[in-house]
Amino acid sequence: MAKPKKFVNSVFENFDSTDDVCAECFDAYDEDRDGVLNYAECSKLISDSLQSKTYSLTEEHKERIFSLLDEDKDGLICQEDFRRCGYYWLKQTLKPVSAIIIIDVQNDFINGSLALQNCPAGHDGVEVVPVINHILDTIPFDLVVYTKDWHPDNHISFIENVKQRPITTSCKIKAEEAKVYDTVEFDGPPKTEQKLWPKHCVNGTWGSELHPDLKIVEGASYVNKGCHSEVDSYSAFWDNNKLTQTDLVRILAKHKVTDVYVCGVAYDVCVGFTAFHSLEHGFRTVLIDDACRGVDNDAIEETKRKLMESGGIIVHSSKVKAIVTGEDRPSALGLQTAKNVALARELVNRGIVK
Ligand code: VGL
Ligand code: ZN
Repeated sequence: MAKPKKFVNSVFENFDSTDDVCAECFDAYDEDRDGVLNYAECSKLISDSLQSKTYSLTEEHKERIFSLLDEDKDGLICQEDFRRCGYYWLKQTLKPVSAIIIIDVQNDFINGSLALQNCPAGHDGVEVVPVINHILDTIPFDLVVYTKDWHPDNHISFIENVKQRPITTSCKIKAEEAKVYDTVEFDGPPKTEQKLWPKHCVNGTWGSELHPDLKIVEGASYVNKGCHSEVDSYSAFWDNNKLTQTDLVRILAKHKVTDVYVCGVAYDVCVGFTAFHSLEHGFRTVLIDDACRGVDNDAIEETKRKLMESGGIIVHSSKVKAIVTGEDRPSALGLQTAKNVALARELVNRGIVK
């Protein structure tokens, strides 16, 4: 039987059980029929799987993916390896489960007390709204999550409250002279560094509501953050001291999410922190560049640089649909998947998870 050109593209449509997918796929790529996939054979499988019009797949990418999947490092993937690791790599690559996290598109950041227009970069936060609405109208995400910055009135980040807590004696800035955007260190305990912002997103106020023009999808999930008075929370996963977690991981896990797309405001603050923590949790992470606005241009550039360095990708919204549907499969995501598979295998081998 003649082998279809890119066999992997149909493998999950044509075969139902994991065993069938593995067996058929393995056979199709085991060209010399010796019962194992060598680098050349596996490299063909990887190339066929990571097709992308936008992102090139280098030999180095393929080598790194191969080596992560080749558990015993003998340069060969046997059927058992393929069932244990290759299958999961293939499944996540071809059939990702995608969530979009829409960060803090709230009145205060758009035309309220912390309007981005008044911040150093002078961005207009409202510009994210039509971009995000178009994304929600046209792209079939498996899950939509809206986050809200949700502070009590006595929150530690408000410049108005700077005299409510003692500042450490070693901190150069004293309460009397502290200005917006300064970073001070409060005594705590625990000692807490805090950038000072104008009072914003006080829970239940107009400023804390999502912008009225933002599309709200039925069945979406919501996550509030920064709810505790003594610690800020830029990330939608963790507070800034990594002491408490929101519900976000649990929600993503419940939906078996593999890929997290982030957008909203502020690029260099809550969007960036959320994207980094998403990577740390092992989600393939995509930041939608034109669906974000930020506070400070240098900090935005730094966020982009670090995120790409850590394995995340940054794309224009026009590229997102093809990635979500699996038509476009960027190499960086394929590599992230291989890392996840290797990590999962290590945790199983060490008896940390079953
Ligand atoms: C944010 C500053 C203070 C954000 C929240 O949502 O990016 N920025 N609190
Ligand atoms: Zn805040």
